Amino acid sequence: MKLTAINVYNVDLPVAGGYKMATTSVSFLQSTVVELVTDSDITGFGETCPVGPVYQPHHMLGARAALEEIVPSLIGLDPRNIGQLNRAMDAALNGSRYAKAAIDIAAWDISGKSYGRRVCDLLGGATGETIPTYYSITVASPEEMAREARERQLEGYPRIQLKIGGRDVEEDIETIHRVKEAIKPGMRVAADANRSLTTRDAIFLSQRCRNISMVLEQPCNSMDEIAAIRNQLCHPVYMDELAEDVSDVMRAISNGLVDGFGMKLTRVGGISALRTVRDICEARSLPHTCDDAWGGDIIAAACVHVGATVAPTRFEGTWIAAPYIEGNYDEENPVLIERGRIKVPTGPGLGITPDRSKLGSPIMSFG
Ligand code: 0XW
Ligand code: MG
Repeated sequence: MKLTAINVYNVDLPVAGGYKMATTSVSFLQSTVVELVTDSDITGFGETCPVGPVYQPHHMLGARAALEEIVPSLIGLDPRNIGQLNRAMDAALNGSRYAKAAIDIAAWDISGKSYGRRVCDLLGGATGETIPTYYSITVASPEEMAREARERQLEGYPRIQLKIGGRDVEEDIETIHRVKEAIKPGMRVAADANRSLTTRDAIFLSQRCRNISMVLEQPCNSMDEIAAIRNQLCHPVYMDELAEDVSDVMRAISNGLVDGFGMKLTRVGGISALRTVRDICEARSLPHTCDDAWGGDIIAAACVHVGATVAPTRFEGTWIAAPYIEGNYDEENPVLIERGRIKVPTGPGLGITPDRSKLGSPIMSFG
């Protein structure tokens, strides 16, 4: 099998209700969908969709420029040789893993379809028919965040992530206490500052919430800041944005900076890289999520497939953007949340086929 053409599509993804984090808020995103066409009747789809230009050092136009640089050198390769495909991408362009991730995801989709297996089966096998997700509560008043936490618990979510930061730390401390009062035991909680806290405020917050069982996610902006305050914090620390690749994951672990990760699929380079992170975390008994910063059904399906292969005792769930997106790329096989869980797609490959009418005409074509 050989790659004969690669098409790139734009998909508008308005963010229903907006999404507010400490350092940025987004209301309209444009996703980049990649189609790998082969000399057989099999095609594969991948996707990358930064949640705006501030969350990580990624942006929509950057992903498209990187794909333009990379893609011509892939024509003629067998997409099922995913390791070789990734090396060819690295030989064509240094970095921009979030763009390469779209190609990697599509290559896994093709491999699954070619071998007649789901991506999760190729990755080691799914732990069940559904996997847990978590609900991310965006920055709002302490009362509103507490009310929403309670509602999401009643809906069946096993975990919530509270977005904190970007305001007076006293309001975040009050929010965490009010949420704790509003929920019944059993709900796991992460407080995610998205890099925004000073080391001073991270210490205040953690020490004043010391009796509340929760994880502190991505409190500060650098590994050095986290290292400086780690032994003054009263909570386990999860790393998200700063774990940019497999090497960062190993550095964070070997320097004793983390107790787990909020792990993102496209940031580390796609399904192949996320599988490596999964295995490193398994070797060191570290919990983690398997999600992405944003994206439609292709990214959601890819995250669910990897998430389905993580040992349940260490799995923190797969967050997907579905609650903020109207409609699905594949209305027959949508990736949906029901009572805090997501069904693992059943078809070969990623198990979803985007409706062409949602993709429109390609914005770039190669081959
Ligand atoms: C909750 N998320 C997975 C979605 C947003 O992009 C932020 C992200 C996170 O954990 O930081
Ligand atoms: Mg996070």
